[in-house]
Amino acid sequence: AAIPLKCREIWKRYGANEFSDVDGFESQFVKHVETTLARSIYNCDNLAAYQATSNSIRDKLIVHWNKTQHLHTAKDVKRIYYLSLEFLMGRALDNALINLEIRDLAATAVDELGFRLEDILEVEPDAALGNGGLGRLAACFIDSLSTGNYPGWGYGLRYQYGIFSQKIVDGYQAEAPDYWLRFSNPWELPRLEIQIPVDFYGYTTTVKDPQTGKSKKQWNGGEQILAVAYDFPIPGYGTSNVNNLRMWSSKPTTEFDFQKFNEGDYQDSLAQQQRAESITAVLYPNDNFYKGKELRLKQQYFWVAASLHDIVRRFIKTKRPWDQFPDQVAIQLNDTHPTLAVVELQRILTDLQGLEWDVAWSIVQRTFGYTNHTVMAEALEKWPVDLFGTLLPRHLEIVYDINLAFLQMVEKKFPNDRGLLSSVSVIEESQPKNIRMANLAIIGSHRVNGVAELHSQLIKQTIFSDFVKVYGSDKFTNVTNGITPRRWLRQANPGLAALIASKLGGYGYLNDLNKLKGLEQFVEDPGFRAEWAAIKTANKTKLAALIASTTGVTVNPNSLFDVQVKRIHEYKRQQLNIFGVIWRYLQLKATPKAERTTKFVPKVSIFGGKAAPGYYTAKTIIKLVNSVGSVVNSDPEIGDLLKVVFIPDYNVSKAEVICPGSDLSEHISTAGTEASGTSNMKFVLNGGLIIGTVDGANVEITREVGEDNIFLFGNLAEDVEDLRHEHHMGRSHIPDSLVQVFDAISSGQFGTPDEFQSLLDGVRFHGDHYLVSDDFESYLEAQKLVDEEFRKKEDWVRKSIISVANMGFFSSDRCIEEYAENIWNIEPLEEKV
Ligand code: B1N
Repeated sequence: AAIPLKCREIWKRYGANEFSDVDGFESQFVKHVETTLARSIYNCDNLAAYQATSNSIRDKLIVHWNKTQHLHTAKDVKRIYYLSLEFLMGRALDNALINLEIRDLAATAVDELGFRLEDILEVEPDAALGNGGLGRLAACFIDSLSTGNYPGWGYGLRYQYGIFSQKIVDGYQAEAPDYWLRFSNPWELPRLEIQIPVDFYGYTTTVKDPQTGKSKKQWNGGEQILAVAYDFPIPGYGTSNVNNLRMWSSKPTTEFDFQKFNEGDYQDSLAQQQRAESITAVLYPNDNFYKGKELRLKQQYFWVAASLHDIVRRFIKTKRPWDQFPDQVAIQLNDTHPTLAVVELQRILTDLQGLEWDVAWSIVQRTFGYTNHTVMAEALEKWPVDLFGTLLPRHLEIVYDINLAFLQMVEKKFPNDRGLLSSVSVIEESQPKNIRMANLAIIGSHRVNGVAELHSQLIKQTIFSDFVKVYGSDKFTNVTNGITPRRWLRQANPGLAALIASKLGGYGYLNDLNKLKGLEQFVEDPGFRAEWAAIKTANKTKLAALIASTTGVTVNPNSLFDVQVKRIHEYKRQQLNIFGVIWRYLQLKATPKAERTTKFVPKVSIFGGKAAPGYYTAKTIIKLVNSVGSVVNSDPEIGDLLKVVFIPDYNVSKAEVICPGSDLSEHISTAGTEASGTSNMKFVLNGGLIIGTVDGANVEITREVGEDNIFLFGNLAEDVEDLRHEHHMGRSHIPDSLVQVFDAISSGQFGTPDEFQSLLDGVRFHGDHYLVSDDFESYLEAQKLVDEEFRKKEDWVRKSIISVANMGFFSSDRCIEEYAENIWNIEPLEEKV
C-alpha cells in the first residue's frame, strides 16, 4: 500500500541523507560503531573500524541501488542476467571507495578517527566464491556492467565456504575451510522475505487442463527447499548507477514430514530438513574439471530455478505478452553450469504458462547466449541420465523432447548422416547414457561465444565443428576476455595509476582505457622512465615483503621477478617452469664463480596457485617447487643469483600485490589449451612483460603490444595433434637439457625422488600429453633472451611503457560493450543526478 500523501513530506525530509564530506562520513562511522556494532570508542579495533566503514559505505550504495532499480523498472528496460556459478569478487571495500571516488575522503576521516585506511582494508576477508579465471571474469564483468550503466544483474550462489584456503605443510598443499562469513558480511543485504521454493525428485503425471481440455505434463516434486536471496550492491565507476548481484542461499522449508513425525521419527524428519542447508554450503574446488556429483547438480538446479523464478516474476509484472520476453530479458550462460535454465524456462512456459511447445522454444532460444570457456575434454559436463532423471524427472522428459525436435531438424537437413546425428545429439549413447550439457546449451541459445580469437576459432574447428555444419558459422562468435582497470590498475597499483593520471589529465582513462595510448609520447622522456621504474621497484619491494611474511625467504628487489601464479594444472605447465628453474640452477652450479654474475641475471622464481584437492599430479608439482626451493634457497654458492618461492594461498587480494610486482610473468600453456587467460592481461597492464606460448589471449596481447615486447616460444596449436601422435608412436625425443634435469631429480638432489617419478614418467613414457619435451629447448632460449633484455634496463622500461600504452583493448568494459551489442541487444541507461 502506498504511503498517504500527507505523510510523504516527512519521508522526503529524512530520506536518502547520504554523506558527502569528511564530517558526514565520520558521523556515520561513529553511529555504526555505537549502534550497529554496539561498541564504543574504548573497544573499537581494526575489525570494528572495518565494519563501521563498510556499513557507512554500504548505506551510501543502497541509496543508489534503490534509485537504479527504480529507474530500470520505471523505464521498463531490457535487462541482462549473467548466470555464473562463480563470482570471485575478492575484497569489496577498497573497490567501493574507488568506484564512488571517495577514497581520499575516507582515508582522511578514518585517520582523524584514529585509524589507518591501509590497516582497515587488510581486515576484510576475500569473497572467494570462485576457482580461477572463470569466476574472476564474472566479477570483472559485473563491475563493467555497472560502470557502463547497463541494466544487468548477476545471479549466483552464496556459498558459506568459498575456495579452500591453502596451507603449505612440509612442501605439500593442505586444505583448510574458508568460512568467510564468520564476522558477518556488511556487503550483503539479506532479503529474508524473498523465499523461493525449489522442488527436487518426485515423479511426473499427465493431467487434463481444465480450461483447454488438453492433457499436459505435470511435475510432482518430492522434496522442497527454499532459496533465500542475498543482494550485493555493485557500484560502477564514474556513475551513480548501482547494479545488483543476487546470491541464493538454501534453507529448509517450514513444511514438515508429518508421516515421519507420526511414526515417531521426529529426529530424522528434522535432520532431513537440516540437510537443505548443505546445498549452498560449499563451492566445488575444481577448475577446468568435471566431476559428476549429485550435490553439484542439485546446486545447479537450485540456483537456476530460483533465478528464473525471479526473472519470470519480474517480467510478468510488466504485463507484456510472452512473445516479448526476449525483448525484456537476455540471459548469459557462463559456461554450461547453468544450462538447466534452458530446460527450466521451457518447462515454465509450457507446463506452467500453457504456451505451445514451438512458441515457447522460440522464446527460449532468443533469450539465451552461451559462453564456452574451455576445450579440455575432462572439463565438459555430462550428467548421467539416471542421476538426472531421479533428481529432475520432468526436466529429463523435456530434454528428450528438445533433442527429438532438434534431431528431426538435423535429419531433414542432412538425411542419412548417422555420424552427424550421434555427435550433435544431446544424449551420448554410452553405457551409462549421458546428457551433454554443451550440446544442450548450443541448441538452446541464439549465440555461442569463445573467450579469445584463437579459442573461438578452435571450438568451431574441433569440439563444435558439427554444430557449425548444422547451424552455419554465424551462430558462433568471439568476445575476447578483459579485466576491470579499476581493481587491476587503480586499486592494485595506485602509484602507477597516479603517474598515468598525471600524464593523461586525470583518471578518465579508467573507464576509457584506450586513452592509455597517450603514454607512448612519453617513452623517450628519461624522467618519466625513471619514475616508471621507481614505481616498479617500490611494488617489487612490497611483493618481497609478502614473500618474506608468507614463506620466510628474503629476496632482493633488484633481481628479476619471474612469476607464475594461477591454478596448478598440467596444461598450464608449471612443471615446464620448474624444470627450467632446475636447468638454470644446474647451469649456475656448473659455471665458475667469477663468471656467474656476467652470465646470469639474478632472479627470483615465484610460484603460486591452488591444486584441486583430488588432483594428484598438480599436488606433486607443488611439492617439487617447494623441494627445489629449499635446496636452492639455502645453497650458499648461489645467494641472490637464484631464489625459488611458492607463495601459499594465492587469491584475489594476493594477486593485487603480486601483479604489480612482476618483471616477467609466465603464461606457458600447451598451445590450444588455455581458452584465454586473464592474468596475462593483469600483468601487462601493470607494466610486466610476458614469456608465453602462442595460446589464448597471448595472441591478441602480442598483436596489441607488438612482437618486440613479448617473449613467445613453443609449438603452435595447429601442430599439437601431430606432435602428440609422434609421442604415441613411440617417437619421443627428450632434449639433452631435459634429460639432465630429470637425472638431477632422479639422483635425489631435490629430496626423495620417488614422489616425482610419475611426473617424469608422464613426459618420458606416457605420451607427454602437454608437450613439455617438445617445447623445453624453445622455452630455455626465450628465457635466455629475457636475461639479455633485462640487462638493458632502459630498453626494458621502454617495453613496459609501450605495452601498458597498448592494453586498452583488454578492458572488460570493451567486452561488455561487445556482448551488449552483438549478443544481448541492450542499451545503457544512466541515472541523472
Ligand atoms: O576461464 C577463463 C579463461 O581465461 C581461462 O583460460 C579458462 O581456463 C577458464 C569448470 C572452469 N575454463 N573453464 C573453467 C572452471 C570451473 C569449472 O568447474 C570449468 N575455467 C575456465 C575465463 O574465460
